[in-house]
Amino acid sequence: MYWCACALLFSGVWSVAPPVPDQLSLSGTWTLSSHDGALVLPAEVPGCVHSALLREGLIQDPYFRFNDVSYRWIALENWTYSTTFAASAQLRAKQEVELIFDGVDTVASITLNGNLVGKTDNMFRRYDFSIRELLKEADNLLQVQFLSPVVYASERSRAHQSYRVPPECPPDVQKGECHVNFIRKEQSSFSWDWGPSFPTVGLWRSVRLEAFDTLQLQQLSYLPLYNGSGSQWELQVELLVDAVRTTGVQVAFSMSELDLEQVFQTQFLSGRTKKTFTFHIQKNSQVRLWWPSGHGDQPFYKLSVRVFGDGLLMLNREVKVFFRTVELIQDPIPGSPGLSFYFKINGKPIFLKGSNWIPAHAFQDQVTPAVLKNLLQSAVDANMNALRVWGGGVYEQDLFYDMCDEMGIMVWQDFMFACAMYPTEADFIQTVREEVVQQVGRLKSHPSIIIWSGNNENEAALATNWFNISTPQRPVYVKDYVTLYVDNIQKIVLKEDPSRPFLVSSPTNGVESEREGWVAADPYDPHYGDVHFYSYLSDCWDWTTFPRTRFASEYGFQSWPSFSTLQPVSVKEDWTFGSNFSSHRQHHENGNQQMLQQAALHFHLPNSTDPLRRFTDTLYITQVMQAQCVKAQTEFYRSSRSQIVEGKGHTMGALYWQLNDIWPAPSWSSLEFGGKWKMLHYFARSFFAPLLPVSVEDDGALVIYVVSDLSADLKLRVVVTVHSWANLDPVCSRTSDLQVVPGSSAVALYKQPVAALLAGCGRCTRLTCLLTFHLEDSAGSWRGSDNYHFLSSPREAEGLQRANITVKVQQDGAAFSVTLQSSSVAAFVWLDAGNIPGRFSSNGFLMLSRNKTVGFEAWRPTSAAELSRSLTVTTLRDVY
Ligand code: BMA
Repeated sequence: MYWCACALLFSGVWSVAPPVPDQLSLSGTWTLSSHDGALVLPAEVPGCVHSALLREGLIQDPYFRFNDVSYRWIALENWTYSTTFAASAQLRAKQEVELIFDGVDTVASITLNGNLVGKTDNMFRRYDFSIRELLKEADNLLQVQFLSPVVYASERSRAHQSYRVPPECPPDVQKGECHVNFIRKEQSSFSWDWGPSFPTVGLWRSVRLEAFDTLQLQQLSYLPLYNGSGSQWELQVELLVDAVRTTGVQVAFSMSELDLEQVFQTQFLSGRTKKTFTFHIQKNSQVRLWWPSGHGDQPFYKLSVRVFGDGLLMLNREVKVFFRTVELIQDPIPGSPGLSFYFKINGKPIFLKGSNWIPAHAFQDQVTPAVLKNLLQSAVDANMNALRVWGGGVYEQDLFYDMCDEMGIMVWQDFMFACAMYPTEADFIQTVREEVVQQVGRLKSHPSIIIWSGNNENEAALATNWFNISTPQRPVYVKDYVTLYVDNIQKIVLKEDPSRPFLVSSPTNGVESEREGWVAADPYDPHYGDVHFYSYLSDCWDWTTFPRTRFASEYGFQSWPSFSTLQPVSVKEDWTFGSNFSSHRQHHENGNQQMLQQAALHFHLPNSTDPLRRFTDTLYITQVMQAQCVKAQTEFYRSSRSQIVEGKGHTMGALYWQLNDIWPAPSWSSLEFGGKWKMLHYFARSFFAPLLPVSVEDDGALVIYVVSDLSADLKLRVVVTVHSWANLDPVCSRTSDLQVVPGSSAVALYKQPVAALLAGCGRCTRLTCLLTFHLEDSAGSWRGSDNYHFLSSPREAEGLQRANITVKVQQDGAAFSVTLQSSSVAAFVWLDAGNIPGRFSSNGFLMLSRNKTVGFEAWRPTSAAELSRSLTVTTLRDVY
């Protein structure tokens, strides 16, 4: 391969042919039939059997009441998708015709006109088959015969005689299917502790024919690489091409904004080849970098790639190219045993703020662009800059990563293995290898992805023996673990993508786990790597119960979604916390009990005599509890960013579990199924604010930290205001000295024993008063988010009245404003627009003034009158 400055390429002497190969989309309506032909119905592709049955009215909404169990039969059945199509003479005249499936879910035999063209066993792979010889002019019959994924998984597990590969089945409370680890399919589709068992079957991505005479482009990807010593950007562009015969070509690259114009003379050998082209970017100083949200913009450059051969323009593509670097720093920290664990983007250490992403629907065909946009926008609007695509779901669709690129969301990308041991038979490893090659190739050009991670919790499962593996048996499992994630997945990833860090698991001790043979004695060690931490019954307001980890990649508490989300999937008899429905939806053992126990530590539990009221109040109190718990834990992590306490700290990430929901049910999410913000999500916007004061009590002293993700140093003071629960007029306030808050740090700005603070302020006690605090600059302007501190549990608050709150709704153009007037102090004021989807500008707040105006953005047309009718206001004092 050499490059030439072939000016003639651009001079127009080449005749221009269609730049894309002939394509025939086979997506659309197919015919679906059950194995004995008793059910025959139309089915959309992309889609799945459940969605097809629903659309035809053959089943009810699968999310309704107990339908997950009633419709278990669907996944036990063998289904066939078929379609017929005509293949034009022009298409058949091409040298090569490929039948391409972007996603087959999961185990199937594919026949064309009665001839077997191939078999599939992995929903995460693209499959393509050469089928030219099998085509006829008309009535080509394409059939995809699926085996039940549940039966297949169980047969594979039975065939694995030598030793068990646990877990055999999910816990009973999940009402799920067994042996999901034996099938390369969304692991949570056989049920999870927040999700139903809907093992889907179908063609979940597009299907098409591509016909070509010489070349076909399979994949175009690029990696920007920064050569630190030479201070130079390099761009590696990779073309994966199918060639009918060995073909000499010229490949022309152009990125005019960076003065890049280069032409390479090369040849593609017959068959599939990958060619990498490397460019040195000359204008280093002017390369505009991609930054995570809150740290800068997300600029890109347009790169055009054209391939000429045989006197024709054979390929013509344009892609967006983003430049950024990422490093995962695991270095010794003075005064602390262990190693740091943080990300540097473009050389700048960045605190990751965000949560964990799970599949947005059990049926992927129902995850529309609008659904994705709404969820991701909600993440960014809550000041998140990172999401972890968790390893029990799916590698998300391209649009997901495009949106993350554009919004500046950093993605921690797991490979799809979760909470289990996995088999290592040759065919299993082989299909995983292909999956990894393809997914890394598909996704590696996205700047949003900052790390690959091999699996979810499988190192921890082995280390802390979740599955009761006996000591003599353990080496077999460790060996399998290393075979899959290290010898195969890691090796492939490092080869295909030298631009990003790879972690074998999450949680892990990172390089320390590697030193210990890839399975550390304690993968939860706070001195190393990332930590997952859950403790439902210890008091979540007590920060001493949290591990001061380097990086918190999972932690959380459950809550129930609101009534408007549950109502469409339930009936009246379900609307009590003790109903069969309420237990049925709870997939986490004792989850409903745990929520109430945690809530009762600080709040009175609802006791209305009206059953419906009591139910909705209970939903509310679980959301209050969850919001406060995750707030406390997240603020603790953010305030630990610059400290080492007893050898622990320098926390540089807080990703709570979990962002979104797969169905309407109780879970750890902050967004309900449908996108409605729970109280936690409103809280997240504050506790992830770039500039935030955070309080803790340490040995009777109130300490206020200022957490800053801003680059610039600021001079700030803290203003603490003491309020009485009994009166809207503040009691007194105290102000700290002005102090420098360095950018990207957390520093304590205020410290005072609570007793001394209260002694100098009216007749306040811990029970009668509470504190709010905010930041001011030297000019006296408010800076950053404000915050509050309870001096006792609100359940003991003395003087808290049942507030009389009146509400006025007004329309201002497309937006609405809601003005509240209150007679007294109110806590956790919750506005609910009922069945009108949308979100408020603020919610779940403390009402410490007589008036407050809040905006409402409706997601469908409505009126002030309708919103007024639908709107309810609940406060803490209303539920008991
Ligand atoms: C972690 C996650 C998920 C799970 C969550 C809540 O273990 O990785 O598997 O849903 O906790 O239990």
